[in-house]
Amino acid sequence: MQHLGHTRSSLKHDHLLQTPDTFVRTALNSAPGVEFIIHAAPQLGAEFTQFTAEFAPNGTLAPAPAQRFLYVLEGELTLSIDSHQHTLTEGHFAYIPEATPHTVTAVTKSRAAIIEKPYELTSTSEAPKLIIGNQANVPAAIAVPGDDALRVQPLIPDAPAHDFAVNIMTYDPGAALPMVEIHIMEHGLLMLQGSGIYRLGDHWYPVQAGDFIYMAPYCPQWFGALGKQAAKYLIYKDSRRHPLGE
Ligand code: UGY
Ligand code: MN
Repeated sequence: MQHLGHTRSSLKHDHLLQTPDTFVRTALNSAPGVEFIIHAAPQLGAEFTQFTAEFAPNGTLAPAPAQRFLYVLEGELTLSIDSHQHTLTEGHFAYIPEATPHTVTAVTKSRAAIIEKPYELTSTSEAPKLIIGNQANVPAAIAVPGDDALRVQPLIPDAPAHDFAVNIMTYDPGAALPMVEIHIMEHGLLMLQGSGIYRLGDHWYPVQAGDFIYMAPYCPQWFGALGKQAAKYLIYKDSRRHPLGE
């Protein structure tokens, strides 16, 4: 509920913090039974799109115009691909290479985080393959040597075929990024659990589960987890491509 025009949401030249009180849903003609919150898109300056798709039972996603990554937040979806049907429930994810015919249909009322990006082919990259997984089965690596309070689960392998990464980062209460990062890569970030303080540019924001953040290239960034529960976020990052193209 908004109070007298106040919100934690903030749009600055190098970042967007979008909190659920400011989400506006939109339908797309090609996706009956699905509503979208479009968090990041070229209109914002991003080179990818990220949205939350909210499915009514039997709601169906439009075909992807690009590579598609999907992470189930809630409910049950059926991914049909190559005459196989995959049941995806909370924590399951799929990476679908560009130009791969498939359908995604909701069995029950569901929500999913969806990231789409045009594929950047290089002469040294092999074609990426379909990936289907469950975040519960992805081993967590220690993100910073000597600090097991900050862990990272790579949902897409770091391999030349891929031009983006999606990771889940988990911070025990009190854990923090060891440095302020400033890098060319963009981020789309969805807070899955917990809370903390995000530094974006020269601003420090309280953030919590449900919030979305877009970080433009070179946006100074830092996070520290607060509260009694571990903080967890799903984070997109472009990777492995020369800034000038090949
Ligand atoms: O991979 C990353 O760049 C990550 N450490 N950034 C972040 O969490 N803001
Ligand atoms: Mn980063």
